[in-house]
Amino acid sequence: MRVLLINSNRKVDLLAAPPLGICYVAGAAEAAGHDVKVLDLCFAPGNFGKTIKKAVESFRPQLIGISVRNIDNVNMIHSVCYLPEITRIVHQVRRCADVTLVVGGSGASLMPAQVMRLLSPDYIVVADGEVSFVRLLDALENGRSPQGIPGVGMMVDGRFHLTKPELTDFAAAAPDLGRWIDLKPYQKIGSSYNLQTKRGCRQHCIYCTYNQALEGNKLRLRSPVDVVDEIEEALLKYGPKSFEFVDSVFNDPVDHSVAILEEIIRRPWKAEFTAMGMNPKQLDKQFLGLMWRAGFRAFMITPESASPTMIRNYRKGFSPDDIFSAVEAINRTAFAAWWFFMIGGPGENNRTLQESLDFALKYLQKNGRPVTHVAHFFTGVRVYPGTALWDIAFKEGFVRDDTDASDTLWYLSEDLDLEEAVEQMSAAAATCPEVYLGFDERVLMFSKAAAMVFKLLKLPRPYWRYFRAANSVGLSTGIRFMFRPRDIAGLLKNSLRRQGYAGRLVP
Ligand code: B12
Repeated sequence: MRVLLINSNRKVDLLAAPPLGICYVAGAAEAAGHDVKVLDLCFAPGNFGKTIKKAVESFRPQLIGISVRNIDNVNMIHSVCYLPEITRIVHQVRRCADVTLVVGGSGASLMPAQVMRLLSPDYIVVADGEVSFVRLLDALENGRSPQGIPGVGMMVDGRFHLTKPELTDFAAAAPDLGRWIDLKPYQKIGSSYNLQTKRGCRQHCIYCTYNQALEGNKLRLRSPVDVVDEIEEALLKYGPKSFEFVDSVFNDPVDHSVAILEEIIRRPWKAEFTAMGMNPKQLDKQFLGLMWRAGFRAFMITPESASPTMIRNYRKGFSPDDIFSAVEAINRTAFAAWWFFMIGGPGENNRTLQESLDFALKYLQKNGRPVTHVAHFFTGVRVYPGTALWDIAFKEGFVRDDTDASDTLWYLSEDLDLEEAVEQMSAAAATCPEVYLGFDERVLMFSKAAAMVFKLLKLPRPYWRYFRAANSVGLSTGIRFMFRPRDIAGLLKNSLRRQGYAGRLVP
């Protein structure tokens, strides 16, 4: 079958994400004997209709698959929803091709029934795509009903029917990104060659979707040699400036990540690495040393809070001591570390917020050290169906039985005085250039220009490490808060009002 796979993610900034998932699926479908092409709309011109039409006319696909990665930008102050643009892409596709349409990807997996209703594809694939999509193609090609294939959803007698996905192993072959998409624009804007060392997450954070709808809670590990072979092959073929591990948590289980780092060190070449989602647990001098020797110069770390109460309430699975020992070890290195704090979960109050801010002020300021930190404070916790937080949000009136899960829904602790919280965060940002607040995300619109300058100056990646320097300049010139909305507490309240909440925060 001729299969065209379309990446609908058009979020272009210095965090631009090459469509790894679709490349995995493309590889699996090709290995099963199909003729496959990938159309990446990420850097396509605004009027993507022509690009789609051209691809359809030249390839004449018999089936089209569209990936839905992001629903929204998970930012309560500066909220952007991507579904309207994805809907336009689907309409455009329908207009120029009368073929079977399949939708997959993390966004589709998070809320399959709602995405089915909104985009009306013929089928939806939930969680891992490689096996389900190939089985779906096989069924369609041979005239069998796809009903009952694990991970495949469809309308049956007017009702949405989904067969539970089976997340048993990680059998996919290395996806070879450069075989399917043009990596150059991603490289240019500062993004990395992304890869996975495992699937599944065994943490139980109350707000998170990784351990269920997306990857399941059973770890499915790739062999360290296979992972490093993939890096070696990509390095030789495409020479990316850096690689990014996109596992939910790179250093869990720690033995597996140690084996990968040691395997990288054993190889004769040098490459640069970063990872999102480092767990503070076991992030000690020895592990950081291994990371450095392997070529890591930066990583993201996601404690979400430095308050003992909130670490417990979020069920983060590590202790406050783990964060303190991690930061002390990191502060003796020259890494760039981007810390994420999620303000407003169950039990958050202005005192617990101050504990996280104090952590940033005390431990994450440069103070002449070679280490560079960014301390990113988000306000509001995104609520997804199926999480423990959904149940809490339901009890407290943030979501209801008739709430549409495809809306951008939030939880905010009723113990938080929002005006005071905004004051507290602004005060920290006014003295500490490391502190980066939700509204600062707006500066990402300058990513293209900034990336050109960084490239010209041959500055090391990832480019987010310069957030601190930019904030320092902003503070000394008085333009630091130029992009700050006037009434942040009001924006937060409006967002809650929109989702139908009427309680202590919105009287
Ligand atoms: C790593 C990661 C990042 C990294 C990406 C680094 C990089 N270079 O790629 C960083 C930190 C930069 C990042 C940023 C963002 N991220 Co992010 N990120 C992830 C994470 C943890 C893994 C994504 C990944 O690469 N997975 C590996 C691939 C192989 O899996 P996959 O894409 O899901 O593909 C599989 C299936 O979905 C399916 N499939 C995929 N496409 C298709 C298509 C078809 C046709 C079929 C049949 C199947 C199929 O098959 C694939 C293989 O099995 C996910 C959570 C998670 N655990 O999935 C969040 C996640 C995708 N991110 C999310 C978000 C919101 C964002 C940001 C918008 C946040 C922000 N405000 O900046 C940005 C957007 C960046 C961008 N340009 O798109 C959300 C999206 C949900 C939502 N609410 O919209 C997620 C799900 C996390 C969450 N909150 O639950 N992210």
